[in-house]
Amino acid sequence: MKLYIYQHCPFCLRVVLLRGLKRLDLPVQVLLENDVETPTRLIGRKKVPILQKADGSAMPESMDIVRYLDAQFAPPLLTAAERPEIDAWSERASGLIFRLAVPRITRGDFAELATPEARAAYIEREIRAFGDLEALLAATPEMLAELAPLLDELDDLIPPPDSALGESDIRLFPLLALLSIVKDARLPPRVATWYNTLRTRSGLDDFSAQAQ
Ligand SMILES: N[C@@H](CCC(=O)N[C@@H](CS)C(=O)NCC(=O)O)C(=O)O
Repeated sequence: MKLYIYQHCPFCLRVVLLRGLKRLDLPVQVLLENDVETPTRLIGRKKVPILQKADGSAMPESMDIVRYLDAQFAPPLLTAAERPEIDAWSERASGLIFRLAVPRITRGDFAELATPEARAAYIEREIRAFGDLEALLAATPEMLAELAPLLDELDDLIPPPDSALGESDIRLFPLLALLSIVKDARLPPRVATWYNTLRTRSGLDDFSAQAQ
């Protein structure tokens, strides 16, 4: 089996998190952002993550891959019930977190942006999605002010760090990992403890070393 990802991709981070938490011996290949051929050959479109299974078939969609890997490699890890309040928070906060993280990712050190052509392709894709990236960067203080009360709400919702994990946790973690590239973003105490516990347990590097 092999997992194809972009390092910055929050959907890929869901699978990378599960892989780390379960200590799966699953090779990872980072595709270049301008590599259209590989994902299209595997799943008919340019989207990651993709899991290439042992029989050669390819599976798209992060949560399908997460469920497949969790079922395939016993014991199952994601045993907690869904947490609708956490999922609702993730839905509500994700747009703002993407707008904070994306302009920084375009300047960042990521394997999928290793060539000028790959970085140009990524910047073009994100301008199509988010418009003027410089304007987004300039709006950082306002966006952080909007995020602070949301994070405080999350602090009241977050489960204890030693609780059983479920799919809601797998969806939440990558959003907080994306925030690690935003220099002035601060997690409130319980969220920080939850995040750092999962980060340590999974052995994942986040983007704090290149926070801007
Ligand atoms: N619903 C998909 C979303 C995956 C997705 O949007 N991946 C983005 C990277 S974050 C992608 O591959 N985009 C490539 C493109 O649009 O060119 C999942 O959960 O796996």
